[in-house]
Amino acid sequence: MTVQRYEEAYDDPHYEEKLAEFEARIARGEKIEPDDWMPPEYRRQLIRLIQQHANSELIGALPEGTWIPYAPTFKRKMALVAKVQDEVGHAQLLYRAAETLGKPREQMVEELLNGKSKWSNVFAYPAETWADVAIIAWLIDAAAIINQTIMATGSYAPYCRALKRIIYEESFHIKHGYEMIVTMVSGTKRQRDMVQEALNRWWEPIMMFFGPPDKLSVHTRTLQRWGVKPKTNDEQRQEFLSKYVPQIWELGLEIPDPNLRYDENLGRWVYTEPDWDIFFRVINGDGPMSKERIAVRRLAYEEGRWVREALESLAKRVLTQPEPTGIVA
Ligand code: BYC
Repeated sequence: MTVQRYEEAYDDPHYEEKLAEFEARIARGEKIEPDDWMPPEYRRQLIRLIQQHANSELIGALPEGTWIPYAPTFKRKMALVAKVQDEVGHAQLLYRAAETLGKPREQMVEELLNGKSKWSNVFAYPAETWADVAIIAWLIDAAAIINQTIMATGSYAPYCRALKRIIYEESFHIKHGYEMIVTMVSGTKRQRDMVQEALNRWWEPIMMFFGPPDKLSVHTRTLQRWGVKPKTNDEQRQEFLSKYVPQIWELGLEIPDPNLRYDENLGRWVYTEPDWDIFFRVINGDGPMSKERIAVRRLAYEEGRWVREALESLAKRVLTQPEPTGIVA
């Protein structure tokens, strides 16, 4: 199965009929499996989206991973190591889900390293203090879980299955992050200030996590038409605000947006629009840590080359060995 073969679907004289049947299946709430017929654009969109998500998990392991040697206690270190391993595992699950659509993993890795495919804006910022590690584990994982719980009800079965598993682990990460935040805000003034200062720096990137406002979103309409993205970027952002702003306030922390409030008349949160020019620069490779993150990934990729080559040659040997014909005494 290759992507190319499916691109030919446009020449199919029965394309319109097949599209109607495909859309009827989605309207009935059925999930699409890899071998089912699908429009080439559905396949292309899913590959783009899942690949971007997988890249984000892989690059997302780096800001927290950097802090493993500096964790303040042995228990914190163990929990952080486990979380970072989970994030890399999520990347594996997601690259596997994208592979079911016919794109080889090698190509996806290459596109991550040469900047052709994107990864989440939030990981293009530095984790400056231990409080950043706590904010990432609490609020970035919280944003991720809001997004993933919505996407897990989407139409492509392998992506939904991967997300379901990821959500279990992210739910634990949130608890780990929240517990670190509570410890710090109920500690010394210096610890509390560190959390506030980290929140000040991360707030805008977190608001941007859900993507540009609906009026600037390029793909939402197509993804919604085919049931991949059940809620828009702004709807996802609103859900995040409803769930987490009260918790942040309850801890006595200030959110660095003087306009943030729930408007009863409008029935939604009102906030200062993040600077979307900055967002687009960051996701196009010009964030404070964009180049460094990719350089670290490239180093890891090169250092792991011998492992891949050894496994490939082993696989070749196993596959080319003749079947045993009988038992040799
Ligand atoms: N960052 O038309 P739009 C984690 C791009 S890791 C970067 O609205 P769409 C964790 C978008 O790709 C999990 N790029 O797009 C790990 C598009 O560009 P292209 C992270 C973004 O797809 C370690 C353009 O902007 N989660 O949780 O309809 C430690 C126009 O946007 C972003 C995911 O990756 C962004 N924030 O919807 C801790 C979620 N937003 O492709 C935690 C998976 C938009 O045309 N992704 N862009 O070049 C999605 O659900 C969707 O892609 C979005 C955007 C909701 C983000």
